[in-house]
Amino acid sequence: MSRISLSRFLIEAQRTEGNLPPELRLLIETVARACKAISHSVNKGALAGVLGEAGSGNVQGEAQKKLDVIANDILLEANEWGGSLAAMASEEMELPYSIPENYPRGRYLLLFDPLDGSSNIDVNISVGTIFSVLECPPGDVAPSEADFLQSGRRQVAAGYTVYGPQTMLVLTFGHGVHGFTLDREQGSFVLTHPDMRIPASTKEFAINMSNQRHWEAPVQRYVGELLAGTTGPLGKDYNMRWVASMVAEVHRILVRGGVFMYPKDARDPSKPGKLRLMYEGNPMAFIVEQAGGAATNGRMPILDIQPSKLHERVAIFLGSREEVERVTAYHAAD
Ligand code: AHM
Ligand code: MG
Repeated sequence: MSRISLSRFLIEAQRTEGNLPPELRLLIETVARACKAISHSVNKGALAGVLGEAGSGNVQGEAQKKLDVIANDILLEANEWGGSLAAMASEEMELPYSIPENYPRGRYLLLFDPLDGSSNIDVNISVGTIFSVLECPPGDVAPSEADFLQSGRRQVAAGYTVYGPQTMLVLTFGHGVHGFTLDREQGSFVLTHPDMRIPASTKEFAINMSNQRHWEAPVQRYVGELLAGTTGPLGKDYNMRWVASMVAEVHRILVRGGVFMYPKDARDPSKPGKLRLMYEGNPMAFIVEQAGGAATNGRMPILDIQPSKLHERVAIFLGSREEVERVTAYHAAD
């Protein structure tokens, strides 16, 4: 059977489903091209002198790695001239990035975490790029932060690229989730994982256990039951994984099921969670729901949260439906 490239897949989706407008198709192709360039830099590592700290901080007050900055620049440069976008927003930039006036403006807003899991770069463990696409409210000549503050339900596309043993792009535009593997010789993404589905039940969970004493009661109860295994009420033994790259955890869950959690932490009561709603929570929740899984903040579906600021944080419970429903029910019962 002939191989289906990302370009062919998108063109066929545009033709058959009619809901993939040409501008959005072009935008996804451009993001994919940028991810290829990021993959190249990530793979070269020390050979290209790209490892280590950049010597700067981002809006979250976190030290930036050189590759955080490189990946952010690659995404901005690749996307600013294509004509599909009205503006971009990045985890690494305080304010939205307007399309320069000498380029045509389009109708979409692109949000991204250019290099998620960047604490893993220097130790050669998987990292990734996460992106989300919204429509810009009509009539806005100069898009502002307020235009981005739409719930995740309004996303028209989302995806991630994981830079692991293979570089893979995983994508949804509301018609299932499809995975493409980068063929380095051909320089193109090839459909290798059509219609990815998350099994409803699982025996695998992912959480940073070192934070246990800071969790709220429902999370203590739930993880306590997971750890109790066959001796507890769940009646089965669970296995644990923690990569500290959300992209890698979500990818594992899409391939073989599991539940990923980053709950609220009592150390900083002002923060609802560590991860970011617009760059991590929403795109991953869209992908997970499209693959038959669930994603909540413990109390409601992540996709239904109305954001109040661009860099808002969120608690995250996502993956196999049965487990996400259980931990969400424990929050409701609290
Ligand atoms: P980043 O966007 O600054 O890389 O942080 C997000 C990452 C996630 O990929 C991962 O799940 C989490 O932070 C790991 O956090 P911790 O180091 O607390 O385990
Ligand atoms: Mg991140």
